[in-house]
Amino acid sequence: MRSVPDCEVTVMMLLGSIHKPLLYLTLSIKCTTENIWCLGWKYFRSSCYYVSTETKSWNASRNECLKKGADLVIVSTDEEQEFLIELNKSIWIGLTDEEEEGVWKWVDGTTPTKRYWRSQHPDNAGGENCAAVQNTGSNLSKWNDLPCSHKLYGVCEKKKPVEEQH
Ligand SMILES: [Ca+2]
Ligand SMILES: [Ca+2]
Repeated sequence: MRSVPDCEVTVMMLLGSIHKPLLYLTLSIKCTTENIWCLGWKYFRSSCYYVSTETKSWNASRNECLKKGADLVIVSTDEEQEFLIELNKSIWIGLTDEEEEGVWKWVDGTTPTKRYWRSQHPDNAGGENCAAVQNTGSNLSKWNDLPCSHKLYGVCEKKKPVEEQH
């Protein structure tokens, strides 16, 4: 896993003499246009991820992602699910059945092809319409439906932009 995009960081420092103190500090970060869109986020398999620093409700977490030009994470592969588990936090993912009870949809309107529910979930216990990855148990099945007002960390996902046509 690469946690940072390919950027070249150069720091140059030049100190002058005691009689003539000089300090030049040059910091340059060169990124190719291929990876600058991911700068400061975690890069993993053509997507970029941001883990919130504060716990928030599902809606507030989603809004934070939208403001950043992203959305709550959509889990489409085992590797991505594993990546989220490795964050070792209880996190909101972009999955909800708020619109119709029992009909789970990703934030982009699609139906999950892969599902990683913990056994006996989703159980809608007391009205639970938002999905989280909760790091308990030993396998990939770590989704739990929770009340959307619960405060958890949010993980935003940004897809690699499609190459511009020339
Ligand atoms: Ca529900
Ligand atoms: Ca549940």
